[in-house]
Amino acid sequence: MNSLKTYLRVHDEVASALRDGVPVVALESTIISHGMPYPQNLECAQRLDEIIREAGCIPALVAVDEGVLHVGVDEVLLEKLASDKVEVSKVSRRDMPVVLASGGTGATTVSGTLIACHLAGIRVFVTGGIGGVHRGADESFDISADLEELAVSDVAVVSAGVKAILDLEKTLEVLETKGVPVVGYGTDELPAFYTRKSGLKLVARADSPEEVAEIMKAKWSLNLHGSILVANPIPEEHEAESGQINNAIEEALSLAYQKGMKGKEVTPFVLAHVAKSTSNSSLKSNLALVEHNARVGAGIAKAYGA
Ligand code: PSU
Ligand code: MN
Repeated sequence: MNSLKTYLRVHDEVASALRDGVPVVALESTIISHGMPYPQNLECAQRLDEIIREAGCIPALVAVDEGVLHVGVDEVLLEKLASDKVEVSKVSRRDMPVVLASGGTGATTVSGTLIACHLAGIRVFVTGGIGGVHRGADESFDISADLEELAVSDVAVVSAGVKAILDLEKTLEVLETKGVPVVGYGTDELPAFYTRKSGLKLVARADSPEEVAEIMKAKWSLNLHGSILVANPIPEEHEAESGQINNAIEEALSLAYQKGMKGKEVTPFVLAHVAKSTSNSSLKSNLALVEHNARVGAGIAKAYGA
């Protein structure tokens, strides 16, 4: 009989950390496979691993390989996920059973990674930016499955806010409906990924890892299931020039529309186009903000304890 054990493999190092109360920080693989080019994506994954270890935590990159959901990956699997020569699918909740059943390999999105965190009992997860309500969603109905998963998984998710390829205001509205607190980390407003500000006020703020940990404890002690979104602004010195980024986003969105892009292709297409048209500058910002999120995430994992 197939059971959870057939499909889930929590790597030894991660399993023992969870058992011994060593803080664990989960990482998603879609940013590696679909969000950045090779070899910068591989270097980024290695850097995140180092940052989390140096902070005294154990990293757990989540991905699907040969029909198994891995929590923690070895070097061979990491190379495969980062390679631009291997077909790696993008796995959200909808895709998970299909990829597992077919023995496929895939990179997990925020939603796919949250499922793994929930199954393994990991409370902190670091990413770049979450998916949300797309601009024009009133017509397209394109709303990321990330929001549904954030509503139910007990995990603190550290992101650099929400990228302006999305409708930030509508995304915040849905997060409110779903009961997901968005906590500005050292800020009163929602960061917009490449830039520190969006002009949208948040109702919660934390200035230390301990303050975030207190919110986590309060939420889950009351069985208020679901995530806490920690919105950590990109460090000032790595901020992108907002005019250039916004032009690139506008252009990418209209190109996606003209090409009739649908479903899970939309976000990777728009991300790749923005990266291409801003050349290396957006990629550099992207790398810097994820590293910063890893530092903050490790701090929160330690403050929360096991
Ligand atoms: N936003 C970003 N960078 C990313 C993603 C979103 O700024 O890499 C990725 C994440 O993996 C996220 C996914 O979970 O895209 C959302 O895809 P969709 O919009 O198809 O739900
Ligand atoms: Mn979508």
